[in-house]
Amino acid sequence: MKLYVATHNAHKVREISQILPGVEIVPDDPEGIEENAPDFTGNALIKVRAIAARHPGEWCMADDSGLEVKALGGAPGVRSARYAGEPCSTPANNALLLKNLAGVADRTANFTCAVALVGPDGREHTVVGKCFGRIAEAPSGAEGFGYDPLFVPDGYDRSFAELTAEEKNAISHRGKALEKVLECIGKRRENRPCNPWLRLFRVVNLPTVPGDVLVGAAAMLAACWHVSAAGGQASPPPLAPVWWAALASVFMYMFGLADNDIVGAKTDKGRPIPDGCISLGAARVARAICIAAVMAIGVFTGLSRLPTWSVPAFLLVCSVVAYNRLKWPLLMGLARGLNVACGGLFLVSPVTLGLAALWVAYIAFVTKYSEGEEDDPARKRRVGALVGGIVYLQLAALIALALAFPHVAAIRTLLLAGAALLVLLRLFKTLFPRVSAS
Ligand code: ITT
Repeated sequence: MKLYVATHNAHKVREISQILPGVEIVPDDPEGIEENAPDFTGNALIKVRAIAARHPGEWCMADDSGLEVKALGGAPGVRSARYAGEPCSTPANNALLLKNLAGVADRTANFTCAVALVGPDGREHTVVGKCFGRIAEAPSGAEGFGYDPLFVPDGYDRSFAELTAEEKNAISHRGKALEKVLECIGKRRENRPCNPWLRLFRVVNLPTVPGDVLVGAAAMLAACWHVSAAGGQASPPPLAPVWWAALASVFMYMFGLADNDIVGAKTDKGRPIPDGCISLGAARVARAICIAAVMAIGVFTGLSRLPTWSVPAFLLVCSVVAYNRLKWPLLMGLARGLNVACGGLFLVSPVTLGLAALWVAYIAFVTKYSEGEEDDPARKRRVGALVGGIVYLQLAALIALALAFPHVAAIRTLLLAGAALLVLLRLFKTLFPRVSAS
């Protein structure tokens, strides 16, 4: 495949060729244009548009990148290439940076790389990659280019210019941005396509959802046993509606994810809709199918006649829709708490409500903590672990209930199903390592 790249920077061309093996990189200098946008993405678009007109029906790309230093309010930023003025001079830029940071203790910085693509159909896509680190007191190393001798990435004690090309490309802003480019052009390194629908529905999170219902159902079974043991009327309820409610909860979650990405279609960079991998229309159809599946399950299995399911299910959908627009973490927590309540099918007990409240608190906390994760890969990883952690919470609740109510065999069945979900979660994480959990 041929990719025209709008740049005059030979170092960039070399790195792009290393990161995209098998892609024929054809540099095309967009000479004479003014890179006057206020941000990297705007400048990348200016550059790519300048060459796309020359190569109709082909893939064209531009990279606008630079260094942002916290103590300098984000400078050099979009002016990285000409920080010390025209004509561009790397030694002068680096010397000025060190001078401006003399005596400054907080040397936190990040490289940002915005890539703009124009596809053969003329559609534009933009992606961004970042690499966090700090500015050294003095330059070191001879590899790379630009500010590389001064930038020490997080987790390393060597500058970019002391790393091999492979080491740099594996963690660099350009490496991360081009990884997303590969998804967009449907061609991944190792030839493993990452289906954008798997990303839209965050497939690695799906096994965490039905377990909420199992927990609510286990609490309900315990309560029914309690009532019958005390001489009340409650007879052991059937398990079939529990499985249906668990399935419906997965579709409700998928509905919420599609709705979330539709609402953020213009802003959520890195998601499949803004990346151009899924059209807005297709995502709307998927959202409609998910909610139709919930209603079909409700109507055809009789769940909709149980207010103990239909009321929390309705409120759950409302909280998800509200969360997607307001972004209040408590609403996200409420949605998962209501998911637990959906399992209380035949008897909503104080234990079910207590567990639902615990879920509200946990998920609200994780959602709050995830704010700003886009710019912080370490936080993003921790959020992924915390989201998966809900399965362990589910298992702990199921084990506790199974131990507390040894006479209720059905709770042990739910515990087995919960353990199967954990296995499924591990399997999905292995099968789809590139699908983000958040
Ligand atoms: P084109 O616009 O022709 O692509 P350029 O060098 O002018 O080339 P930019 O406008 O994107 O590119 O400016 C990027 C500057 O940021 C670049 O000149 C370096 O000083 C710095 N920079 C970007 N990526 C870098 C990297 O990986 N290592 C070191 N410095 C980098």
